[in-house]
Amino acid sequence: MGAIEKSYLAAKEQYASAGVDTDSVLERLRKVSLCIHAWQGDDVVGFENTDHPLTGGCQVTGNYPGRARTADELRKDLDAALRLIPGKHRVGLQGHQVDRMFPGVDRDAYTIENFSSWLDWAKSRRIGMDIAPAFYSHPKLDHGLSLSHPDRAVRKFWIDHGIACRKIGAAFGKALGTPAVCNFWAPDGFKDIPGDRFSPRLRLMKSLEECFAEKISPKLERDAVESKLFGIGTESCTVGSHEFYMLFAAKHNKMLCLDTGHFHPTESVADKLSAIFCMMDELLLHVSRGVRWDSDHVLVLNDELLAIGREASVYGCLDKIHISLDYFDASINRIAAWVIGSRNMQKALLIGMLEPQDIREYEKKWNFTARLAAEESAKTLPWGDVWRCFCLKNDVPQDTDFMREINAYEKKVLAVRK
Ligand code: RNT
Ligand code: ZN
Repeated sequence: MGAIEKSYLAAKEQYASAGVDTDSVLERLRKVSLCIHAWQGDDVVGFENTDHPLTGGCQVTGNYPGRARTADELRKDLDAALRLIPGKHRVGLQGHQVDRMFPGVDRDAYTIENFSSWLDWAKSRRIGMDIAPAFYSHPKLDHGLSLSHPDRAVRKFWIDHGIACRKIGAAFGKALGTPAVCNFWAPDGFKDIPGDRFSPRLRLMKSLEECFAEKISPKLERDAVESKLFGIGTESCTVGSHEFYMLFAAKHNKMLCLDTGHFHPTESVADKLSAIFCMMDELLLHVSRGVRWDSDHVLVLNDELLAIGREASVYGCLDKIHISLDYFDASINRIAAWVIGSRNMQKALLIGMLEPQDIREYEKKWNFTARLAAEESAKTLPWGDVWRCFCLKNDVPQDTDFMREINAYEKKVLAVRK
């Protein structure tokens, strides 16, 4: 028996005395399928071969060599990352990460044909695919407005893009046997203090109602709507605010998408989960790390991520949550960004799943002293030994080893992308 198994058995015993069955936790974690966000691999540029700059208030910083310039290169990079992330995951696309363009066909008329190689790739790997409309990085994002623009023709273009992405998502869902999450995030907002916040919000509401008018089976596609607090160039007002989308999602039975970078720095997204679980059956999480602002840093195992992992797993509601990563860092190797961020998300979930029962038992008895002592004591439990066993059982390198494979891939593939 190797050192990792030996340590696992000792950890298993220690957890058992705290009432935790580590074998069942390993199985629970294996079943959590994260959505790996393809847009970390191309710096959210897309593959329409236009010179559309990244707009919509998102910013990618860094110029680490090897960005994927085509869908084929991106799939190769995703394969390299998926080989190093334990478990079986899905991949999320943006609506401009097409395989191919057709003459005279713009985003308002995309079909699954624009993503056919993505479908073949996903089929061959037996993974699910999600897709989000790209309401940004296009001339029709005018004065910072898309679905809420006062010009009906501009709104109609974006409404048609949203409808097209839902249909593409349904095609993914049908072919892959797992419903595609189609997340609507519109960058609409104002840099400076607007005179009218109300009309754009009414227009956004009506545009979204048009996007969602066609009923699509939830077996094929699930709609989500993502709120935001501000973006670069929309510092003074975001049309699709948290209040707007919470009410829209509740009224129209859509999934709310909480992006952990889209709230005030002192707000806890972790705390929102159980409130939403009370009244909604599904939720999309975009897990990111803001540093001073919505800066989309790679996930690290910090208190915020630990809290999200705990709140997501401790009430038995994990099946209600779609967990997608959502960050883009071009200052480091992009495969490493996926692998490090995904593994940290999994570690946060694992630590939540391994939490001893006594914490909540003490709370039921109003013994907050013992609860605090138990919460702090749990931090010393050997979760790392369980994690290392999880990597071993799922045939991926240990944390200390995966960079070797990434460095080899960088040398062989990324470094020659000139
Ligand atoms: C933007 C939102 C949105 C984007 C993707 C690229 O702040 O987080 O989810 O990250 O559409
Ligand atoms: Zn997001």
